[in-house]
Amino acid sequence: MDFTLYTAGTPNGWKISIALEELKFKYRAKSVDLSGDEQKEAWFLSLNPNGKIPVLVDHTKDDLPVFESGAILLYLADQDPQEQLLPKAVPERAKVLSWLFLQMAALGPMQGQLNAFLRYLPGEYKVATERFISETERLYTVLEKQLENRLWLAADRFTVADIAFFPWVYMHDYCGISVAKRPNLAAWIQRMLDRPAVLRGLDVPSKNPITSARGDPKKMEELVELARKKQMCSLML
Ligand SMILES: N[C@@H](CCC(=O)N[C@@H](CS)C(=O)NCC(=O)O)C(=O)O
Repeated sequence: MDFTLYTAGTPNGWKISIALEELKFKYRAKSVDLSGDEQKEAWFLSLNPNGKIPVLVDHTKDDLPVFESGAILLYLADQDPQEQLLPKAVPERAKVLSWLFLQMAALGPMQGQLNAFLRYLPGEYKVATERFISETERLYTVLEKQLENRLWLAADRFTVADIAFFPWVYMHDYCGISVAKRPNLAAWIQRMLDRPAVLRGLDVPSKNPITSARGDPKKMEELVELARKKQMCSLML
């Protein structure tokens, strides 16, 4: 295994560093400067025509570039003969894929838009903001219910579905969402944080900004202000 991960300190990037750390695959992380629009430069577009991180390049397959975090998670999971993150057998595989696709199609885009409207354009688009709040809250309730009497989201073990949801749920407070009344979700977050590979993945490509601001409203506000100044509205999606 020999990979390069083009990434930045955002949830979709952390999904992939967490998976790589969990699988113990050899990789180097290259930081892409989103605020400088490096992801829209020709060299990057040749890897991902959509101009967004993450991109994984597989050097053992003629430098094959893989983009879209869900596709990368599947690619990595399928390279692992032990099937640690994604069982090949039906029905387990179908269950994991269902939750993985729910994250990709719903929670990621909804919470990403919520983040942009609530934190970077506050008070400007009330109806849109309310829509993204209610949809994100609804999805958190779906997760809370799913985690009733179970440890992991999609199977009786940790899978790519947990990895896909975690970085977004991890930054819930940055997006104004609370897990205080969601005990199953809070316990799942702690289970995820108990995994050393998850902690390592969250600190790629550099120390996690949410971790250091957590629990300190002033620091969190400073982080939002910095993101706003850099016009990062579209960056955290
Ligand atoms: N659906 C894509 C979303 C990727 C995405 O939105 N990446 C953001 C950072 S998390 C990005 O690169 N934003 C820069 C831009 O939009 O120019 C995935 O899951 O990989």
